[in-house]
Formats: sequence, C-alpha cells, structure tokens
Amino acid sequence: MSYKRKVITFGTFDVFHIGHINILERAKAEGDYLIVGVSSDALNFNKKQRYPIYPQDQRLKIVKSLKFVDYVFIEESLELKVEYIRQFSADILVMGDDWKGRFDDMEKYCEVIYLPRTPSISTTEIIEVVKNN
Ligand code: C2G
Repeated sequence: MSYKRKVITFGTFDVFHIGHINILERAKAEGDYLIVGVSSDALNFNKKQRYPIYPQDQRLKIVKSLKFVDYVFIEESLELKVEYIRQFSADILVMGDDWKGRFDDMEKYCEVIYLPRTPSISTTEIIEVVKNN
C-alpha cells in the first residue's frame, strides 16, 4: 500500500460553523489522513480569559463525527505543537491564515501550510449576534 500523507491541524471549533467545515475539508485535501487537535477548555481560558460555549468533550465529538476527519485528540497546550507533530508523524501542518507566520518554526519537522479563512463568519461574531438579539 502507498504511504499515507498525514495532515495535522488545531483549533477550538467552538459554536461549530461553516468556516470550521471549510478549513477541515481543505486540510484533508492536502493529504490522505487528517488528525485534529481540539484545544482544551483550560487552554482557551488561559488564552482568552473565558471558557468556550461548548465544553471540550462536545467540541471533540462534533469534530470527530465529520467524514473527512480521521482522528481527534485534545490539544492541552499551544507550546506542544512539536510533540504532537512527532507523536503522530504528521507530514503537513495546516492552519488558517489568521495564524500566518506563527508556526514557521515547525518547518523543521513538517511542511507548513496556511489556508485562507472563510470570510464573514467567526464564533466571536455569532456570540455577539446572539447576545444582541
Ligand atoms: N477558521 C477559518 N475561517 C473562519 C473561522 C475559522 O478558516 N471564518 C479556521 C481558523 O483559521 C482555524 C480553525 O478554523 O484554523 C479553527 O478556528 P478556531 O476555533 O478559532 O481555533 P483557534 O482558537 O484559532 O485555535 O493551536 C491553535 C489553537 O487550538 C487555537
């Protein structure tokens, strides 16, 4: 059997929306096997001083149920990217271009690709709209 190119990507995927679907679908298209690190509630609290709307077990289950996602795990720390890339023998790291340049160091370990974000949608905007209506 030919070698499977493994893609890894990371995200919170809170209040799951079309931008999330689009990046995961395109990430999978870069290789053959897609691994997704779903950031933990604690990581989000440390980064944004608030917890996600959906707890990590639910966010994990949503992402796991997508047909183009092959494996999911909880991302415990932003600093562990190298360990995760090595642990899963990932060939390619995909991130949205809001992270452009931030993971260029990882080019020592795998290919790094930043994909354009889907315009006009974000979890933050959805929360604002819901709050204000
Ligand atoms: N995304 C996108 N288009 C949008 C919104 C999000 O392509 N309109 C992408 C982001 O660029 C990211 C992924 O969807 O690659 C997940 O986005 P978030 O849930 O906002 O994840 P984030 O908090 O940026 O990730 O190691 C990274 C951390 O896990 C945090």
